[in-house]
Amino acid sequence: MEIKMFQFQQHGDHRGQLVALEENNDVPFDVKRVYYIYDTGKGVRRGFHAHKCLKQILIAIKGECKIHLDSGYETAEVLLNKPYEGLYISNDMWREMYDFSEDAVLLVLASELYDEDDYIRDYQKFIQFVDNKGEK
Ligand code: T46
Repeated sequence: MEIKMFQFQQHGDHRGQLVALEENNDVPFDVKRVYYIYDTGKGVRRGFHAHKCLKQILIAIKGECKIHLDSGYETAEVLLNKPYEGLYISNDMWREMYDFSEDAVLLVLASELYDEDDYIRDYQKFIQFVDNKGEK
């Protein structure tokens, strides 16, 4: 499976680091929404869904967590632990997030506003969705 990781430019000097993200420049879509996940309990696993349309970039701006990706025919595990690294997740990818460190803050840049109807939360429906797109 091809993993799309973005290495963002760090503007560092003697004061520390700064990363700036511009839509359609550093991020390959219009950013319509930003959310972040923090205070995740030990052993918690989140996600368990894919999307019909939504594209996202996940950045562990503090601490670390792992992402399980499933395209319907291949799986991969990605460790996010750098605040200047972003994982691109296309809509048609089943995702689960786990192994959050206590201090983890996972920032997400999203291409669409929140829409519960965009979620595919049933794994068999996800497989059907991928099949229907001829990607399997
Ligand atoms: C995804 C992964 C990486 C909102 O009200 N607005 C929002 O923009 C979001 C993202 C969530 N919510 C509400 C809906 C639920 O009541 O926040 C609650 C937790 O959301 P959810 O259970 O969907 O969270 P995760 O961590 O399972 O999934 C989230 C995103 O929803 C999802 O799109 O790809 O992070």
